[in-house]
Amino acid sequence: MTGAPANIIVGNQVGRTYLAAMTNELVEIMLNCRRCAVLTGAGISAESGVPTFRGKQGLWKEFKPEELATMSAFMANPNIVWQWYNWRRELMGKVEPNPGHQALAELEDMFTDFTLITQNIDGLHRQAGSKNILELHGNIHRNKCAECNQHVAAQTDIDPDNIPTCEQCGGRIRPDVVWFGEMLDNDIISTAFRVSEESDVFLSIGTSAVVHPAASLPMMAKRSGATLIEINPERTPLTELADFYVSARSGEFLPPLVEQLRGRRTDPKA
Ligand code: BV8
Ligand code: ZN
Repeated sequence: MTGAPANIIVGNQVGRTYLAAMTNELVEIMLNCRRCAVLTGAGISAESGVPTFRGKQGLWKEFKPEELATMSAFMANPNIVWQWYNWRRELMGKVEPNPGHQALAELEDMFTDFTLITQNIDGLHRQAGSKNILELHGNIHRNKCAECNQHVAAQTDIDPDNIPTCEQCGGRIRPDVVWFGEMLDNDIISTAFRVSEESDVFLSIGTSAVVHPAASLPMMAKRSGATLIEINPERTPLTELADFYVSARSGEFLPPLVEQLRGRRTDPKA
């Protein structure tokens, strides 16, 4: 098959038996690399009960992105947009990090140079203990002014019928997330580009790899010589590019991987 990933690991077993299926090569690479970058998408939070965007039960199923996650939607229907975010905020307030989030937090401690780049706005990576996080698309638990971008304290529930306004300029308060057609924070995306290009190993986990510029990060890493590992039960546009494609849920694959590295991984001598 043209362009098939070098190694396909099928994660249809869990726990120890699963590790046997994992090529030692991947583990060896993880043991000996220096700079690790990880990109996560909605899939890593799926096992916490957060609906993904484009999956079968996806968020977009009931709604259309252009109707909700855009500035024009907010200007036209701020009430509906806030209803949607309040519903998501309430849902995300009730869920916990899952073993996939926790494994990434432990993996970070095994590296001097580790960056977690997430498209997710649910805050679950920080809750799981990850520290060096780049939130590409913002954070649903933060608010800002739609006019002057002034951050305001996140009120847990915004009344969609009485949306608060900014004390500085009177603009409406909106969720501090990046909508379609909006630029990402320049410092955040420039850092994400840099760490992706500098990485020795790049893990793309739980993303359909269709939203840009996030989707370009794994390709930049691969082009710069990194080993690209994709973890996703479904194939994506990235799969053919990956050196390892792990067809498994992140909560199923990451804990045994980290267990395999625990106590054995050290940064290679400079
Ligand atoms: C921008 C925040 C500059 C809000 C979101 C270049 C090429 C093509 C298009 C564009 C381009 N440049 C710009 C665009 C337009 C657009 C875009 O990419 N559109 C796509 C849809 C074609 N991009 C933008 O507008 C970006 N801005 O580029 O600014 C600019 C400005 C103007 C004009 C030009 C350029 C801004 C994008 C940010 C949008 N905001 N979210 C909110 O959440 O409400 S995007 C949204 O999608 C989320 O952030 C989400 O994280 C993200 C990506 O989705 P995924 O995370 O991948 O989730 P998905 O459901 O798709 O997939 C889940 C995967 O998990 C699946 O593959 C599934 O199999 C897997 N999975 C399921 N369970 C598990 C699992 N994996 C592992 N374990 C499991 N258990
Ligand atoms: Zn303002």
